[in-house]
Amino acid sequence: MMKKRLAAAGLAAIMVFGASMGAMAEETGDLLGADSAAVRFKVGTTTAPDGHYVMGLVEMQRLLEEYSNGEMTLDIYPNSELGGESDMMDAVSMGTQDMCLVSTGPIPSFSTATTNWSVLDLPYLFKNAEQAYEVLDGEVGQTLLSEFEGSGIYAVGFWENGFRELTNDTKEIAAPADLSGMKIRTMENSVHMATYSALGATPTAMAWSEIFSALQQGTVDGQENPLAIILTAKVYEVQKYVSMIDLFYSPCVLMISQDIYDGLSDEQKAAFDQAAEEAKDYQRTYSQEVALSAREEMEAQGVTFTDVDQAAWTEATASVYEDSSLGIDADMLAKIQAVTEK
Ligand code: EAX
Repeated sequence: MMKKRLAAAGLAAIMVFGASMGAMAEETGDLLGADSAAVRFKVGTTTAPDGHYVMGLVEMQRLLEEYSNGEMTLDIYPNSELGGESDMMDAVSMGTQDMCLVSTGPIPSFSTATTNWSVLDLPYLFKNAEQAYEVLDGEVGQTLLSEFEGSGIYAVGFWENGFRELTNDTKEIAAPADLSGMKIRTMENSVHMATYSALGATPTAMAWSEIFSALQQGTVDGQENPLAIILTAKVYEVQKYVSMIDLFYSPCVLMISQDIYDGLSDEQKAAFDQAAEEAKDYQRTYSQEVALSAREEMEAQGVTFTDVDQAAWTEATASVYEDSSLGIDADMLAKIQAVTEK
């Protein structure tokens, strides 16, 4: 009897997810730029059509059309339609895809030149988004972006994913010990995996597009993502517990194929850069607003939120900072801490 009920619940969840995927696909047409624009960039994200990445890209689309007098636009493809984040980075670097907006999760393993990015993956690195903006828009962020030079990707700038929270469908998780033995999906990122191991969980790395089948098949018990994604990707329909751990601050990066960018006139580059910069500010503000309202929205849907003692989580993950196998760049970490500890 119990088994049957569980199976039925699983099926209902698959149907809910299937239905929302269908609705999302139908909306995708709205995300194409003005028909009349002659220069079009195809940009992919893994997030939902109403997600915070897409909202930022829609603003950039509007600004790009405006600043280029209608000559340039973005065609936006959400929901991993163009592939997972690692796949999209590969495609952009080879010039078979124009642009992507991806989290920093898969960047350290993108190439030997980008391994220093792992410093951004440390747990409890930033206390708030303002500190992150200061670091990412400052010297450290610019150094990291420049590591893409020669890779085929022009990494334009840092937008926002947000502080990552933990979801599961079994129980309230308040202390690290509650996580013991649970299988948690992480991004394809060794620092994140090491952090979940330090917490006593069993991390499983996978691309975002695989998460729903992994949850359904029980390959994982939980996952972690900012509230903006838990809400708009409808994770909360299948995971009823959210723990506010703020474990990692997750930025995302706007990328364009270097060849495509280099092929633009100076005027076109200026319009592109200005649209990207202003859309970044818009997107960060939007992201913060969603982070503030998402909890209430999900609570109204019956999701249980747990506020945790983050000091205990910070302590339980401190060993990751000492793990020399992770290749954390000490100079960069010191520069970041100069900002976060001032
Ligand atoms: O970039 O993979 C993830 O969990 C990311 O947060 C998501 O794809 C948005």
